[in-house]
Amino acid sequence: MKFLVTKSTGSWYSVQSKDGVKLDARLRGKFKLENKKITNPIAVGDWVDVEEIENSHVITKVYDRKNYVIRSSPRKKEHSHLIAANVDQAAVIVSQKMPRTSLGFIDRFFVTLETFRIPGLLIINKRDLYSKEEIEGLKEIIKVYEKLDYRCILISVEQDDLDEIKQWFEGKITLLSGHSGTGKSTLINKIIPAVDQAVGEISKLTGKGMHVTTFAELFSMNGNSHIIDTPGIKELGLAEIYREELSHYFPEMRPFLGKCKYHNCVHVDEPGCLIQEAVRSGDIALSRFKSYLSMLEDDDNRR
Ligand SMILES: Nc1nc2c(ncn2[C@@H]2O[C@H](COP(=O)(O)OP(=O)(O)O)[C@@H](O)[C@H]2O)c(=O)[nH]1
Ligand SMILES: [Mg+2]
Ligand SMILES: [Zn+2]
Repeated sequence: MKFLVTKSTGSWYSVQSKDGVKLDARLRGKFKLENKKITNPIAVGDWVDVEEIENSHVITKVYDRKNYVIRSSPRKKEHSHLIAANVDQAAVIVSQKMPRTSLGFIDRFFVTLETFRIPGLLIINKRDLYSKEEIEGLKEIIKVYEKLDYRCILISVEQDDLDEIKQWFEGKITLLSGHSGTGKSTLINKIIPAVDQAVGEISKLTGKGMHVTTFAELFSMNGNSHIIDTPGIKELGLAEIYREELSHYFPEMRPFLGKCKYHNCVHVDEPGCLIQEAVRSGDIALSRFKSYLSMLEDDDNRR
């Protein structure tokens, strides 16, 4: 029977069928890793076949993936760890305070999603903590991202109703990401009360959330709407992007590509650069361009 993987702890996998049957299954002894650069063969969001063999549940097949999200393995360089598979969209939940999320973090997240061709959603949480001026500033930020076709919402997950977010999530597998303490568990608990995930305290000292859960886990709103929580995952893996390519993953830069004076323009300080021109005229947000430059710089440091 076909099952969806909801949790993976290494040797055991929690799986559930379309009609809600839940099992723990393991992998058959010899299971080939198709891609040798990936350290784990199965991730949350994978569809698998499970058979009963000698009184235990064994995963005998992993179905082809529509896509997957990885991060580089902390231990083995050059290797990647699968975070989730078959992701329809990914939401980043951020806050301005307790803890503060930088625009650079959001941009990195969206660039990574662009490389995986996964639509991005921006949830700015903890509206109840912000002053009028802060809210005006956040609305400007939202304008920047909405113009790029990322859906955005400014909300208090604790105080507001979540109807709009529920609509976004309907019928899809949504990866939920964001710094610890931004409200991922609070959101999931409110949308799926049966889950009752532990909600982390915010450290009074650092204003940062403390980790409660550590494994990526899939929670079901209903038979075909699922949310994947990714606690403790600070950043998705930025696949090797060549510096000449980075601009392709900034949607607002795409219309200008190939039109700068110099064929190999990386849009930093070259003369006759249409992208720098668009930043000056305000067509490209300065904050986005700064993130672009900072990502190029990181790339320089890696080499
Ligand atoms: N003021 C405020 N606090 C919130 C809101 N949503 C979540 N929190 C708090 O933020 C803290 C961290 O939430 P949690 O859901 O554990 O974050 P996670 O680490 O992303 O899973 C908890 O103390 C929540 O009560 C909100 O809308 N407003
Ligand atoms: Mg949490
Ligand atoms: Zn250029």
